Amino acid sequence: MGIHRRTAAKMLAGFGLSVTAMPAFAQAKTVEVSMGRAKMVFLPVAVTIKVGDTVNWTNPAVVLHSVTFDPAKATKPGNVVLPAGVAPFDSGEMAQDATFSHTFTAKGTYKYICTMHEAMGMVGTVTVT
Ligand SMILES: [Cu+2]
Repeated sequence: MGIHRRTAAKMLAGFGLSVTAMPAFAQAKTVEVSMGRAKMVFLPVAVTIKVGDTVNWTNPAVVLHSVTFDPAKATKPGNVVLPAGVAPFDSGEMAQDATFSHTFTAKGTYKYICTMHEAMGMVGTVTVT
């Protein structure tokens, strides 16, 4: 088995890859964000992740919520902000127990809203480093 491992390492080295670099790809993680049941908020309201990580939103509430990263759908300019060059995206209406996930591939600060409760302060932040 040790021989196979050494052989594999040698083969990877031949491709210009180091074995120690491999786990970097496996470290992409998923962060969970819940959506208000009693209070109209995202929990946690702000998350910080790395490029390649995913955020998964779940709506445990009976009320509809949304995860909206689309500046055109914000009532108040500035409540939705995307890094330059990032295309808008939107979960649409999420009923109870619905989930929505997005993998972030560009660094920057993202501000997003629930379109149904923006006026009640349902605004969240994702920081990608
Ligand atoms: Cu909402």
